[in-house]
Amino acid sequence: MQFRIEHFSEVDSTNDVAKRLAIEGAPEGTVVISEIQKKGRGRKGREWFSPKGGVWMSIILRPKMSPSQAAPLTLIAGLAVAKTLSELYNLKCKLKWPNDVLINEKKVCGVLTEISAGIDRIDYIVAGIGINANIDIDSFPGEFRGVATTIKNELNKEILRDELVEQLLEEFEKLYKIFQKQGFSKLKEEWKKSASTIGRKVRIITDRRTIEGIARDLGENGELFVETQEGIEKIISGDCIHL
Ligand code: BTX
Repeated sequence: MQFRIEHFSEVDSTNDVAKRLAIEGAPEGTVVISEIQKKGRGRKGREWFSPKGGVWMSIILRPKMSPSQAAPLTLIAGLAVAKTLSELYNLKCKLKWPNDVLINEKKVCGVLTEISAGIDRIDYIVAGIGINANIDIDSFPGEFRGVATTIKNELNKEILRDELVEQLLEEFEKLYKIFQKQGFSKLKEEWKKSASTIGRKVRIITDRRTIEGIARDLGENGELFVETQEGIEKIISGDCIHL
């Protein structure tokens, strides 16, 4: 994949810029990076704190697969971040289903994947990745401080963000190629090895209901299998709270 980086000093959300570029025809591999996001988004309209010093980026993808097969891309982006932070800084990250990368149970990165598709064809996917890189933990608003960490906070020093982006794109591309050629099954095992969710007691909140149980496994499309008192439930999307 040929990456082409579009660099901005300030945008509302890199996902929104990437979506606009995708609609205008930007090819796969276009990457939008901004120093600051004024309206960085998490899932379900939640706020993502995005000050200067972080890595706020969105990758445009146009995989030739059906929309229902693309769900693991969120997990794959998280896995790529975890591998990169381990390779570059020896940071031990854990993956929380579906979209967080944690260090000691605190979020160092979140992934927001958005898709535009017809019934059986993907038009584009925007994989938004937010990494708390060179940010002081004290600068986080009070309500987020307890759930977040930053690379600077973990290493007690600042890192080279260009090097992080370069290595992350390389890592992501490797995993993306495997996913396109062989599907998710091999990567699923790798994700599970770094997972903090599997084997844990969890509460899952979906649009329709809340369930509690033990997270047992991942499905072929990145779904979470949760063992509840009623039996095994397959969760396609939702918020996951580790209990
Ligand atoms: P999420 O909905 O799983 O998590 C959002 C929650 O995470 C917030 O409600 C808050 O509790 C907490 N939070 C907010 N900001 C931070 C932060 N900087 N670090 C740690 N925790 C935080 C996660 O959604 C998906 C985030 C994706 C962000 C990227 S950045 C590039 C791209 N553009 C964009 O607008 N979003 C994505």
